[in-house]
Amino acid sequence: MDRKELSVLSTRARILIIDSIHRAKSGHPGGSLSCVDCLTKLYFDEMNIDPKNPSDPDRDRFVLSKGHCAPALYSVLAIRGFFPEEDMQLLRSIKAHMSGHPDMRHVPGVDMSTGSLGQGISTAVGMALAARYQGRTYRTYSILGDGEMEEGQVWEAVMAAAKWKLSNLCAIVDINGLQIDGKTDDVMPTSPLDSKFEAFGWNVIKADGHDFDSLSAAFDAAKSEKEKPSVILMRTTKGKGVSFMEDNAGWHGKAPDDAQYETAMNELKAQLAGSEDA
Ligand SMILES: Cc1ncc(C[n+]2csc(CCOP(=O)(O)OP(=O)(O)O)c2C)c(N)n1
Ligand SMILES: [Mg+2]
Repeated sequence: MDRKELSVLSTRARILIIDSIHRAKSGHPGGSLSCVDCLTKLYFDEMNIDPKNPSDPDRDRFVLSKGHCAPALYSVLAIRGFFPEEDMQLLRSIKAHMSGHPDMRHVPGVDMSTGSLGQGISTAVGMALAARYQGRTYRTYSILGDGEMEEGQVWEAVMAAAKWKLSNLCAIVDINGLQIDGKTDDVMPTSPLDSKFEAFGWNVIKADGHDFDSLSAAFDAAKSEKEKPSVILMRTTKGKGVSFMEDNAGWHGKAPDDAQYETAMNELKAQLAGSEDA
């Protein structure tokens, strides 16, 4: 799929993210907008999945370790055809199944329930190990946040993946530089992530998380690694696509009011028209 088609799809997903969070009056727009290009690339161009057969034992697996960004995952799953786009209107409704964090029991296409930072990557390691034991060729992908890298459990998982040489595992760190209440470098610096992962025995790849060609090259590099687990250190902008949300920690976990919603939707619709004409 070319970058223009992917860009149309990810802008449609951004519209669903903002619309559903505004309707719910709560949720996490910033980190959803930073990882949605990567999710679009994964679900439309990279992973072996079939929306008509979401529990195929040979499908590639995905774990959103930074589970608060469920609106991004749900939007991409809906556009990919796992469930109707209208279901996005039920995000965080107490009467419905679309919880604010990914729910594998109720939302088709979700492989793992997540939300407690640090746990998702551990389950992804388990899935990759299970493939090895079962003789299956599926790959496992997992997106983590840069703030999430402060969780000790992440590094236990990273250590275990290297022990078992899980080259069928690809972790992606969404490096948007911000966490819940400020800059990751101020709250608890995690850099240098490249040499830390290398020291833990991983294959380290770098990418621009808003450039589909860069993401393509990164996923290809991960697939060609046959000895070690791979990590893509993905540079992104938190809030990408909505001018007033970009690079602003205040939009980590807050819904836009009606006027802000209007502005955001106008910007995204203009981007959609631009990428459709391009
Ligand atoms: C174990 C745990 N502690 C705290 C939280 C609350 N929390 C939700 S998101 C977040 C910040 C995450 O920052 P980051 O990983 O950088 O995510 P992103 O910037 O991509 O939104 C925190 C502390 C949580 N979900 N789980
Ligand atoms: Mg972050």
